[in-house]
Amino acid sequence: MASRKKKLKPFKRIVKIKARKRAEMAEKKKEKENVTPLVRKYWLQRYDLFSRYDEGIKMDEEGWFSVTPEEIAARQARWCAGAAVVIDAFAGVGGNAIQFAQLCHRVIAVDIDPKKVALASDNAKIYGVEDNIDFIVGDFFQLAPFLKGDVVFLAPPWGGPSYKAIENFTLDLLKPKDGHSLFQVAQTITPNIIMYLPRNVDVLQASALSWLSCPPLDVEIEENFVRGNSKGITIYFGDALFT
Ligand code: MGP
Ligand code: SAH
Repeated sequence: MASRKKKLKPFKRIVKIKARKRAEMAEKKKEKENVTPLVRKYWLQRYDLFSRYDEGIKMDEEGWFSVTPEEIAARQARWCAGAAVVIDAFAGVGGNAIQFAQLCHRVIAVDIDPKKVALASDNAKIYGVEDNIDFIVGDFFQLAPFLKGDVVFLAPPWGGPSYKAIENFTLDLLKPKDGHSLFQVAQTITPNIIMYLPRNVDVLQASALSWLSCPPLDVEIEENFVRGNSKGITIYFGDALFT
């Protein structure tokens, strides 16, 4: 038995060295891509987030857990295909802005974090849509009075990945301001508003935002899935039809 083990040793060692090298290389790749333990599970879903991920998509930690998966962002963009100007009020690393830019004429992408805007701009180049997007670093609430657009898209922070521990996610939990105030600000720009909200959101409360308008806005609610897993809820307000 002992002699059999000895015979296999050199081969085993080569296999072990190769496996260790592969593991080291994978670790280095993850480090380069800001894959902290918190974002590891999102990194595993990277091609659902950006199908062109391997062409040089860049993310930061918040970007990893907040970006709208590409298939969902594309669906949200189809609702307002042909619009002249879409305002992405919380643009992050560009998941939504890139998809709007593929189907609409212009996108105004706002984010308060200059690092996000730089990442979104680089990511838009990978999809070849950077010329259709105006990037603005700023606070949407302060910029809103100066913005004009046909559609406002709202995917604000939900308070981090721990949002899902809440049973009934009410609009006051959205950041940096509650959903009611956010919707009212968006309404000063256009009645065509899309909100991307947590899957545990209080849907009745969120859809009742339509009553802030007189007559009430049309409302469409959809649950968004990727590979059969629920990711979020999109509520479309207004009757955007541009094509
Ligand atoms: P998740 O629930 O954290 O991930 O986010 P997952 O893989 O569905 O988790 P699991 O624990 O159920 O396996 C799901 C999706 O919600 C993400 O892909 C983002 O699109 C979106 N999302 C998550 N967060 C924390 C935010 C956020 O703060 N803001 C916005 N706009 N979207 C978010
Ligand atoms: N839909 C985006 C993700 C949005 S995450 C995507 O697909 O990539 C929410 C973003 O809101 C974060 O990037 C955060 O920096 C930004 N944000 C937070 N407060 C803001 C404010 N007051 N004005 C504009 N952006 C803000």
